[in-house]
Amino acid sequence: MGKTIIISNRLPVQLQIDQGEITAIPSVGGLATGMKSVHSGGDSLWIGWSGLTDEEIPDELVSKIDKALAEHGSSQVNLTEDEIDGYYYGFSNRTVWPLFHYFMEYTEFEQEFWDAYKAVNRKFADAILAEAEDDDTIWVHDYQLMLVPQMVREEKPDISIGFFLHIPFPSYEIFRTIPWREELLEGLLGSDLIGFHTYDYERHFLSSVRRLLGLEVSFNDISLDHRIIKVDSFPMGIDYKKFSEAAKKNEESSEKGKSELQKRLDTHKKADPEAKFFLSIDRLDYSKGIAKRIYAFEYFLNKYPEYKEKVRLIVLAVPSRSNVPQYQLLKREVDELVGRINGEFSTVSWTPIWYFYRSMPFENLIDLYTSSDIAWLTPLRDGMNLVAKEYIATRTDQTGVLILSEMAGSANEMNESLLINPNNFEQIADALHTAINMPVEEQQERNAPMQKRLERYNVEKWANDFMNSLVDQKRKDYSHIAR
Ligand code: ADQ
Repeated sequence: MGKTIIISNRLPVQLQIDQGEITAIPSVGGLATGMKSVHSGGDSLWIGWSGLTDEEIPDELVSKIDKALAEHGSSQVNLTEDEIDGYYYGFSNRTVWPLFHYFMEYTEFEQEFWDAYKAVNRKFADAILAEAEDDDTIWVHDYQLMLVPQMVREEKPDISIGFFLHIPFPSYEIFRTIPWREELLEGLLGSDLIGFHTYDYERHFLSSVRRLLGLEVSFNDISLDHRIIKVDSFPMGIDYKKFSEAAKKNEESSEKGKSELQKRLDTHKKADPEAKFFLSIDRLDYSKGIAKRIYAFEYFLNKYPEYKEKVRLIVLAVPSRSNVPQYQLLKREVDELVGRINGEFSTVSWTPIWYFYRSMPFENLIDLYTSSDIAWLTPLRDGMNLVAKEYIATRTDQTGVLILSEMAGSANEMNESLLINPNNFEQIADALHTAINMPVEEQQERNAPMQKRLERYNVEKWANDFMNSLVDQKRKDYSHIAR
């Protein structure tokens, strides 16, 4: 067997340029961690964009960057500012992202974006083709690169290609509205294996393939030319051990290293052991339902006024895609909403919403998970949602309550949490009330099976299951299918 080539929009490293010297720092994100077993530094290569446009990289640094990346088994696809604008901020994040998350009103169908998407997908495919041998295995990640499998297949008909979509695949009725819908499906069908987080996304995809391309689909196999393409679900997990061990370690550590937010939280808890903290953590993205969650919090305070001065909502929002107008509008909406509600409800000793617009170091994130009584995650649509899984993994004494939107892919595996419809404020207010009053034994009864599941179906297993399925698919004998 040859080498493995992984392709994603962003490389799993951050480049830092300091006085003409380059450092490549490995990312700690879920995907990078999960792929460790696949991308072990040995016979594998990761191809992607470095995060810096051509305009930001001085000519004399190009070879230094290539060298720094090579040390991490990575190779970059160079992209100009215009390409990033059209392909990433344009088609990926103003067409595909809103549409696949059912935000039709935010979806823009622009020929220019589509042209840039095709051209950049071609660049990624060329970068793969420059490195690939016939016996290599290629794993393409996510919605920015849906045309790549077919582009590679055309040049290398027998190579093994897998594709995994990290976001939802929408129902046929939504997907059919895209002007370039057939091209997108055909792009994906260059793969041997197409993976989704859930069975529902898989079904939606198969339905689009059947109805738009008229292809024969039997169970989860699609026949195309002389090939069979397998479609399957692989719910992504987390690095369970990393989160649970970090939580144990943090319990023993001292004040040093704690964030200001954490110190403030600890002080409040000491002063009032009955006080309850609700935690919400997401990228600042309209799909995550942040604004609606804040409205629901207001609804809750009005429905259950006895909790005023007793509960606090921590909203931790990570800056994201701030070049896209919808994200700027959302930022303004959340800023104003938090201001209005805090203005209306605050007392001298109580601020109901603690809002932070920033990313947080891993250790501080763990502190927050372990000291929040309730994690409250209400995406309107979410491919999976790993925060829900991370929260449960850090609850070493199995206490804590997870309130989770049924629109998150992870809801399928977290049945013991309090599942809510993010649009139903009445139900949410009651779930918060239930969560506040839930006996410790019940919290533990609910969390124990979820922890077991998360420990077993961790991110390494996810990556291995996908790779094994891809290898199996390639091994199958399709000689009975006429060429
Ligand atoms: P995301 O939309 O980014 O991922 P999610 O799965 O929740 O959503 O992952 C977010 C990650 O960022 C988590 O690992 C979390 O710990 C981290 N994070 C969040 N807030 C942070 C903060 N303030 N500081 C530091 N880190 C923070 C996309 C899809 C998801 C899918 C994943 C993986 O949209 O549905 O689960 O890919 O496939």
